[in-house]
Amino acid sequence: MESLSAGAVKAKAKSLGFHKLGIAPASALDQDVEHLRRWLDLGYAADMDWMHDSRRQDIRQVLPDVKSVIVVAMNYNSIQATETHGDAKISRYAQGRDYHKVLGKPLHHFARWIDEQVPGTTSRSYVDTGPIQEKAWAQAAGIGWIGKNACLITLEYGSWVFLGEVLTTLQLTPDLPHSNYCGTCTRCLTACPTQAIVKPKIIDSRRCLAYQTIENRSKELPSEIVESQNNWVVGCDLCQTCCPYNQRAERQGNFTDIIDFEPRTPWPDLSLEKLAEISDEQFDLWTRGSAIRRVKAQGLRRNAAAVLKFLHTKHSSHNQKGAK
Ligand code: B12
Ligand code: SF4
Ligand code: SF4
Repeated sequence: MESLSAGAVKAKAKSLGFHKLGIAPASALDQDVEHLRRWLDLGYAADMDWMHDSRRQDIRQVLPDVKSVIVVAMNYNSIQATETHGDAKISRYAQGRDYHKVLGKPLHHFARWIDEQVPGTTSRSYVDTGPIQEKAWAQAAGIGWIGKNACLITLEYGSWVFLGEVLTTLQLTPDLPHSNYCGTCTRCLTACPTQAIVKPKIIDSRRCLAYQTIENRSKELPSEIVESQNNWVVGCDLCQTCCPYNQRAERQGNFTDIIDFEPRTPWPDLSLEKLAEISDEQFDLWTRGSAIRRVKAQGLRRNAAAVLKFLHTKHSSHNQKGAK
């Protein structure tokens, strides 16, 4: 029996700084697990073994007796965001304070608040910190839709939103799932430099610059990736900057009001040369509280060195051709 209104839950989320909130019934994805299984079977998760955790396919394994999934979204697009830092490109999600920290604390507080309002309730919060299909839940909760670029897009902020959830044993009145507004647009499919969007909504991580620059732990990046790296050293935003919904959000001035998401110094004026030689100590100092920490010092050096080596080889072969 619901003893806390969906309206009260939404008002509380707003007071905690979240820009959007939606509620899905815990059964919402029961028919949807096949897509994730197929994605895993096709090898699209690359070596992200944690994606195979069986709980990801059944929310009740995460919280038995869960009745509702509350999804929140926070706009992170700063008016000061710029992809280029010196000649190195860092994607927008990584430019401010680590989103796990920014969303994590208020979301934890939110879950505790729900449990206090309705004694006997159990609620747990996650920000990419558990085996939860966050985008699929966000779509089911009416926050936005999963676009052809495989990102969750909101009408107000485009896809520049981070997602978080509270799983609760409390029954709440759910919202309707969001409709898809991609229509006939295919801009992101064309914009992806590595054809990582193998079909609308489906990413082959092995081909994705975001996976390769952030998650891949091997010593060298694959050569076909380096050819298309185009100075990206942390993530990639190309399938998002081309999206008309992101462009519209910017035209409408829908930038974040969260100070923590403003780009941090010293990132604005870094060069590939500096990054290719960044020491472990310097990396540690510069990435405190930043999501870039996940890349690790060795990964950042590898990513920057790969671009430099590629540019150098291209330049030399161009010069050789010119001399003939
Ligand atoms: C693994 C992962 C990645 C992987 C794989 C990306 C991917 N799209 O799956 C890699 C490392 C490549 C990656 C990259 C990025 N990531 Co990431 N990532 C995740 C993570 C941990 C899991 C995503 C997942 O479950 N993928 C598996 C696929 C199968 O699931 P899915 O895409 O949701 O697909 C569902 C539907 O599309 C549907 N479906 C699939 N196929 C089909 C076909 C049909 C016909 C139908 C009807 C339905 C359907 O079913 C699927 C399952 O329900 C989430 C956090 C989380 N816990 O959810 C963050 C998350 C998705 N990432 C995030 C971010 C910010 C990024 C980057 C933008 C970072 C960057 N700038 O470099 C890029 C974006 C790349 C892209 N275009 O997707 C944010 C996205 C926010 C948003 N607005 O969407 C998340 C939600 C983290 C967060 N808490 O905010 N990421
Ligand atoms: S993040 Fe970059 S490489 Fe990955 S799908 Fe988007 S455009 Fe392609
Ligand atoms: S670029 Fe077009 S097709 Fe791609 S996600 Fe945006 S609206 Fe959808």
